[in-house]
Amino acid sequence: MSALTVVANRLPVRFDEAKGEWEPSPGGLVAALAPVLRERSGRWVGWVGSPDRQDQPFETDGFLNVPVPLSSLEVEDYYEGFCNGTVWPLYHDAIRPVEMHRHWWRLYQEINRRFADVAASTLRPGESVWVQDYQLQLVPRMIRDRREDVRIGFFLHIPFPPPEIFSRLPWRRQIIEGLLGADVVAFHTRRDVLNFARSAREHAEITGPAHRLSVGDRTVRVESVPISIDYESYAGPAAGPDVTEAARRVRLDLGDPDFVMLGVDRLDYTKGIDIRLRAFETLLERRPDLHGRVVMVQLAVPSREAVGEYQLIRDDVERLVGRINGAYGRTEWVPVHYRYRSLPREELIAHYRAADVLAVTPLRDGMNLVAKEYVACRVDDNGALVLSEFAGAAEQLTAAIIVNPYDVDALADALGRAVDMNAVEQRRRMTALRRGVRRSNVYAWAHECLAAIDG
Ligand code: ADQ
Repeated sequence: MSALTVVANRLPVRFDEAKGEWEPSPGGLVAALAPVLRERSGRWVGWVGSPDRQDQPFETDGFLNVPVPLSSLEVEDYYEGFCNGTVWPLYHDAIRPVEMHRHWWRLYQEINRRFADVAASTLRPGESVWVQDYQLQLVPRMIRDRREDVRIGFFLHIPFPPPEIFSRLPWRRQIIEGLLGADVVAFHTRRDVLNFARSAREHAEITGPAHRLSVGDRTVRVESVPISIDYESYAGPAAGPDVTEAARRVRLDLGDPDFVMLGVDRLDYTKGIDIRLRAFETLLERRPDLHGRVVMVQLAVPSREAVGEYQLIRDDVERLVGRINGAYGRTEWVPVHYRYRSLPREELIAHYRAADVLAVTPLRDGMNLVAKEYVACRVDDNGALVLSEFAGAAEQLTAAIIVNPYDVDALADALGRAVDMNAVEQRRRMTALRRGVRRSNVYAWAHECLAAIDG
């Protein structure tokens, strides 16, 4: 098996300034790739997550971390600017204003070049290199220009937008050419594949069907390979006595309501948290019988707090929580419980087990792992999942209650249906959902992507 290098914006570890040591950044991607990297004398090229540091390559977990340095100013223009002020909103259907600045683009090119240079200089002949996500879309081409002797893959973790939206980007041709530098370009869904192929046809000289694009004398495979979770690492603990007890305590602490609804998201405007809260408010308006009996728990991880739109969505969400609790709350019943922080994993799993209903209602989402984590944790095959039709996960999790997340009334109906769902229907749907997630876990995802890249 050939050697493997992963190139991603972030390394799988971050430097804990207080402790003065490297700490693992947990997550599905790292869990899936660490064993493969160990097996294939692998390397991971990425930024350490703190600006203005100069670190030498170092080993953790049996593979080599190769740091790419970024200054504070570069983080502002490349990461907060072009990545999260231009690409992120554009690729999520432009649901927020897309800011475009030529100096952000200049920095995006410069930093992509730096990642490509670091990667290209360490690659061994015949090696496979796997570039991750929207921060590094120019890297495949840049590596190919320097190294003809390696296999290159790219995976986009966010949606690829329809051509009408993508073509607004002044630098659309360079992005398409950047991606077409790979041998394999992979996305979560078939929709992304088709969107990409249509834009590629518009902005580059290519022929052939969507899954096999001919670029000069090369063929680029374009695949949909939906990411997933490490199923057992959720289902295992969820079935244990500690989590069962913790889940019971969560419900007691909420005032022992009849129904617990849950939302778990990075606090991002793409996740539809504000409309979901308005739908919950509408449900309370329509259903006095639920007063005192249902609570909504919203767990929100702080995210990109330096970006203006993220401050606005936080204000909106917090105002709505206050409005609903002000209008409906009573001394013994708080309708919305809101936490603005990241929870330790065991606590998160306890919340998944405590919740009768999980509402995942993004306005657009590449995949959405929260939906899959909830399903994995429902070890009793009960509970109901309300899922946006605009999450990549909806292509697979068809046994969920699928809903248009923009439609407050439909969303309120869906929450009501979830609360009223009888045990037989819950079991029927949840069994199907769990079977699907168990089978196509994150290891299967990594394996399928790497098999395509290795060729
Ligand atoms: P994200 O947009 O971050 O990922 P998602 O896939 O839902 O979205 O992953 C979020 C992760 O954060 C989950 O693992 C979840 O458990 C965790 N999390 C959320 N709230 C938490 C809290 N309060 N405490 C602790 N943990 C919390 C991007 C794309 C997605 C795509 C993934 C993977 O936007 O569409 O699914 O990458 O490709």
